[in-house]
Amino acid sequence: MTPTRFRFCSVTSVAGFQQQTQYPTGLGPDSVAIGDLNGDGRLDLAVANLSTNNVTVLLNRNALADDDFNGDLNSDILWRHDSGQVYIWEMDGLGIKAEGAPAHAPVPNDWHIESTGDFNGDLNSDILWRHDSGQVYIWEMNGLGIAAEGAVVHAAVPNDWHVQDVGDFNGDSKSDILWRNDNGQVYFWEMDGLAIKAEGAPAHAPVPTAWHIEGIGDFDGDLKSDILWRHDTGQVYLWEMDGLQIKAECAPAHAPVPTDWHIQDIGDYNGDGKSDILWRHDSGQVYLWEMNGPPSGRCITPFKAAGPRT
Ligand SMILES: [Ca+2]
Ligand SMILES: [Ca+2]
Ligand SMILES: [Ca+2]
Ligand SMILES: [Ca+2]
Repeated sequence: MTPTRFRFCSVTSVAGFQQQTQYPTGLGPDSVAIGDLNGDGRLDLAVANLSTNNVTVLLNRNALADDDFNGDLNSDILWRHDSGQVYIWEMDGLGIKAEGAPAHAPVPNDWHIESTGDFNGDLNSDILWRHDSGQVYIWEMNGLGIAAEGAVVHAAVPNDWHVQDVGDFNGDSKSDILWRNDNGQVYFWEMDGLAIKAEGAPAHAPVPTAWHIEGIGDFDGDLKSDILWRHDTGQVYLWEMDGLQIKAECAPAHAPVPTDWHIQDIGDYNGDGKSDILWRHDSGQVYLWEMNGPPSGRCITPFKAAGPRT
């Protein structure tokens, strides 16, 4: 199959500046590149060392691959054709191990792929669909095949609600759905396969829309996804989640980050089990915040008034 008429439609999260973190490189580090260097679907860093004529590689050690439909820890690629047809490449590094369309008719184009996540906890990524009517639908995947599918047992969700992201907010190894309303309100669906196990808004006022959810990661290493916010002014803010509740919230101990710096990725670059924040400047400069949630002191509360609580 030639995928030239397909659109790449896999959804990946894009997911506080602490004091500068030094990473050992060779002599005379001259330039930095970002890319998936080991084929695990996660962005890594490579530093070219001018003096020693070698390259230092910092691997992103997030535990689970994104878009892994066959559970082999290698990220796969999800395609969709203009006709609505879905197609999957099961990847193995740079190679395609297997490819094919699920045994399913083309999906009408009023259905959109919103995200992927493992909603039933079988380690295979599943596909989250949404209809123009607001209806939500899930394909539980097993490699190239659909193991189960169905509408989530819930009325159609009004279109002023948007699927913001997918993460495991309650730590049961099943992906949950993070919603946001045009008015700023945040809402969670804790999923169990095709069913909603629990749902609700955190005990928090709607967050003003000048605050944007940049992505999710586990910044404190409790295996529950947390939410990374950024304000139009550049201020960064964290919600550390425990199911439907915010167990802690704070701004990292850092001034607002100028808006010519963009959050490029969220991933565990130092392998300590806590997600870190990879920044990139308009100039191309790359910068890393190695995160450490409370109580270790990197994320402090005096900036709370600047945060999204209203
Ligand atoms: Ca895979
Ligand atoms: Ca699954
Ligand atoms: Ca969950
Ligand atoms: Ca966490």
